[in-house]
Amino acid sequence: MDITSVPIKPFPDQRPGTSGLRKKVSVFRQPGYVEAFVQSTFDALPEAVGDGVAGKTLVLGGDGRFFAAEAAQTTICMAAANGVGRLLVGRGGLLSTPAASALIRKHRAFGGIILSASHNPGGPDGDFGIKYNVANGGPAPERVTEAIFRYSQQIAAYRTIEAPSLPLDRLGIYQLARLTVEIVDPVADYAALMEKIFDFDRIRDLFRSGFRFRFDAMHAVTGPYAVEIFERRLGAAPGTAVNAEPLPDFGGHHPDPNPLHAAALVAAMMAPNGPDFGAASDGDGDRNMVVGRGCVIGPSDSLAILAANARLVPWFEEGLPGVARSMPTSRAVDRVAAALGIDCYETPTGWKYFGSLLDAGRIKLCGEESAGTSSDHIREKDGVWAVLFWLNILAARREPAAAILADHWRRFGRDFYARHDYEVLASDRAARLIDRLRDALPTLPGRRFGAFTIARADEFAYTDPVDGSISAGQGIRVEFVEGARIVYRLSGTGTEGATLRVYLERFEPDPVRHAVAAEVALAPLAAAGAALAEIEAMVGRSQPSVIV
Ligand code: VG1
Ligand code: CO
Repeated sequence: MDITSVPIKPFPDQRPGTSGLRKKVSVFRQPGYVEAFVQSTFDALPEAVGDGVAGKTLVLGGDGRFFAAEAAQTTICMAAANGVGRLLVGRGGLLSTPAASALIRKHRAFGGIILSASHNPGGPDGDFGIKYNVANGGPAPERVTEAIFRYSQQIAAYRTIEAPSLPLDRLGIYQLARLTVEIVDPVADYAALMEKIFDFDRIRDLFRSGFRFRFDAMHAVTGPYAVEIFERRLGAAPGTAVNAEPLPDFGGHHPDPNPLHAAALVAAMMAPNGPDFGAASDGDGDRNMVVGRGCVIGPSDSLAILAANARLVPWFEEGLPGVARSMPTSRAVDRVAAALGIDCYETPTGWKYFGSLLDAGRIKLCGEESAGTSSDHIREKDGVWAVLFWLNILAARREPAAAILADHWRRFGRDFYARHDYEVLASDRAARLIDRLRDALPTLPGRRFGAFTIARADEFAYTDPVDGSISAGQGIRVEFVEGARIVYRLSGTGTEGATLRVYLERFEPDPVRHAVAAEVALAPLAAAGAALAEIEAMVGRSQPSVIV
């Protein structure tokens, strides 16, 4: 098999965003586009992480979305041509993002390539994505993604070999030039890891007692994981996992586990004789939504509840050294950390910023408002893990999820929370909105909007306490005297125009008011947020596209 070097011109738009390179499928389908990004990744590694892929082990998988099969074969040929020693590929090209992270760690691989656009919709008109993970199993940190981008802007050729397509849907071992390709079971190692973390006996008892659970895999990657773990290993009733077959277009749905896109699950949970507990995860299986009977549990509250109940889980028997949340995530977990007397770190949006804190042992639990939570067992957020964490708590406490939530608010107070997304905005207008807010920062303290007075305002910049790296321009924070906060930032995962995210939260200590609906409790703050940023005048929208 001859290695060929194919000349190519740089694509100007290959800068990875919050989580890898994400574009429309039509963009990825341009001749040489995948090749240019994969080659740039390989080329950048010697400089970015001190060593190249030659002779190393890499992991390859993804959420099985449209175009993933082609991209996987392309990547395999390029791995062979670039001297990779061993490639572990999930059967069918499938690996949930957390399972890929677990596999990298278990096999001490050099890194991994994940083919996914996560919660973004799939299909020929949908999105595709490629993400590189490093040896700790986590997303490449910013200095690596920036190096990949730099190399992509100077690329002149990519290396590949001519080889027949490998049958990825069967376990097996193949040799391509000096590369050994192993097609592995995508679920087995991950399921074994989960058994080490949680009290499976106790959860089995819960199901034996008649506890009814519904897990909506949204026709994305977690179906096979859910069937194996919840039904086979834990004894949940057959059919507990619904929409469990991964489909390239996710059945035409948007694989984003929120009340809007997982409406069927929420409806089932609100029915009078609904299941006791419900959950869903996203395209690549790193997000989770949890729903009690009659109540959706917000991701920021969920993180706080996991922190407060961590000792019920064997993995956390000795407690938590510290916790972390992304900046826009509500401060509910900070209250738990304060009560436990442990550190709470505030990081920029995106999982790559938790890696160094986890590696250094400063934290064992972290999460984001966008429905991601995880721990030091891997270096990605983990949907099925979060659901098992809840099941472990429910099995130990034997109270309804709704009661655990209400009890949590009684103890710590409630942080009402919502995110307003304004999607598909003209990019220049959205950028101008943020620029104007930045320019206004010095004048904001003391100004009043409705019932709210600004106490302080800044643009979030983060200095990693472990490696000292600095990430600036991570969102505008506005704090109010009345215990409320608004954050404005632009999405780094969208593929069409710009998305403005406005994150709203308000603390309510009085249990008498905890049952109020979040949209009611936050309406005055939402109005203040729209007025402060002059959203309608700046981007021409009077209402958000989505509220989650
Ligand atoms: C969004 C979320 C962020 C998350 C990222 C990747 O990023 O806000 O919290 O880490 O998606 O999630 P942004 O830049 O669009 O706000 V996933 O499940 O799509 O990998
Ligand atoms: Co995801």
